Amino acid sequence: MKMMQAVACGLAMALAASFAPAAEFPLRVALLSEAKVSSLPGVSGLFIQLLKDKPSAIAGAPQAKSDKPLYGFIPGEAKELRWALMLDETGGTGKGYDTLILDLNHNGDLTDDAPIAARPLPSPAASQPAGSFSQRTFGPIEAPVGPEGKGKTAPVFVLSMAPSGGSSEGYYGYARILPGARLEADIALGGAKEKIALVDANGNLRYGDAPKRQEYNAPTAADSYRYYSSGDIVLRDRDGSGDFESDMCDSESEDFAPMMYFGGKPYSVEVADDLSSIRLEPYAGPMGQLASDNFDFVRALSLERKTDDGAPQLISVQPVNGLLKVPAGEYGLYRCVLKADDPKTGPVMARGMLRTKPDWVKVEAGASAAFRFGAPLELRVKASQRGGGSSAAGGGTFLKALSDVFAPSAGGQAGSTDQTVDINVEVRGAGDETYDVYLKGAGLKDRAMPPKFKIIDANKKVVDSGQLEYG
Ligand SMILES: [Ca+2]
Ligand SMILES: [Ca+2]
Ligand SMILES: [Ca+2]
Repeated sequence: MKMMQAVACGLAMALAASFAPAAEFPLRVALLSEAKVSSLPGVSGLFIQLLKDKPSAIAGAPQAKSDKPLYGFIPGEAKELRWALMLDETGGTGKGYDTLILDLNHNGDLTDDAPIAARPLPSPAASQPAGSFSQRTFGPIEAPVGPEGKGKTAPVFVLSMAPSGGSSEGYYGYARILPGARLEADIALGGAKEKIALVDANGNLRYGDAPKRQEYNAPTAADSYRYYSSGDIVLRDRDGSGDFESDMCDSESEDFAPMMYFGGKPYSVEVADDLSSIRLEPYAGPMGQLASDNFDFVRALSLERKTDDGAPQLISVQPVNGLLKVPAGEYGLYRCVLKADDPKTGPVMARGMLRTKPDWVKVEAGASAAFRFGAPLELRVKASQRGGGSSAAGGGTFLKALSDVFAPSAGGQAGSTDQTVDINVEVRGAGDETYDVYLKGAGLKDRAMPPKFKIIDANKKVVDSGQLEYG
């Protein structure tokens, strides 16, 4: 009987897979200006430290015009391209680093690469004080991508921050590799249509790096934290406007992950080595679901998911009609963007982030598990007196919390006029996430006003009032 069930289950999965085959979508290169790239959320680029001595890993370099050419080298990890470069001063020593030689064919030799001139400066350069640094931009440069740098090219910018002249006291600045394009695709899956774009946010010429989990472990869990960084991003036209709007909540951007959601369903993602296409395959493993009243308000939601080897991975999920379908496994909250339409004030949007390690929620195959995040929100007020004591209050209303802090029984010194009181308010969600950005109004362009406060003494007299510097 057990065996027959297993056979039947396997057959059902095979059928499901055959009804929803993998789909491949062409990627097109859309050029971006350096200013546009720098404004995208999460775009760090690749930083290469500049050195005065040529690293031995650089096989050869051309004769420089400057007495002080600068070099940069990054060995590159598996499947990543190594980088080698040289900066030269064509006007002679101390005249400014205006020429880049980039190892575009990735052979570790700079003698076979054409020199690239810096873009003209917007205005004539003023004379620079000794020891100062100036920035130059090179590109967009067509750089080879894919394994061993063969095949297709993609544009990159190189930004240099190098000494303008004189002594630099052992520090020679850096070069920064930034993508010069995004790769766009029109995805149509399971009735859902969406324009997306891949961005090589970490500047390594690969499109499709998942961010890495970084941990800090303190003696107490409350002081420990984790975050994800140094990956690529995906822009998503979630509202179907045809463009990727940038707002302070980053509501149309997500971290790249090997699993992406379309139409509320997970797909495994593969970007072709030559960047010609993106392949999406429906997840075929056992599914369960997460349940929360707040799923109706989700604009963007990123969760940590434990992979088969137990290492957490960041994925951006998509609830539909208040339900979130997920592969069976363990999940924790990372980041959420919530949007509500208030008939009185118009739309409001807020971004929350869980900095501490999550309480893992286990989803069994075919089962549902409650997921805590979002409302009810709690205001946590912490007040500290310089030179005096400090106390914290949680729960209740904002004013109640404040009056608790300043009640004489709390051991404070309310009423004494020579004390400075620092007040901190944190907005915490049901999953212990902290909200840091609030937007409202048409187009969600306005930041919400900072909250007002009043300090009331034991005789209900207002001691002080004002507005918190907030957000
Ligand atoms: Ca070369
Ligand atoms: Ca990348
Ligand atoms: Ca949009």
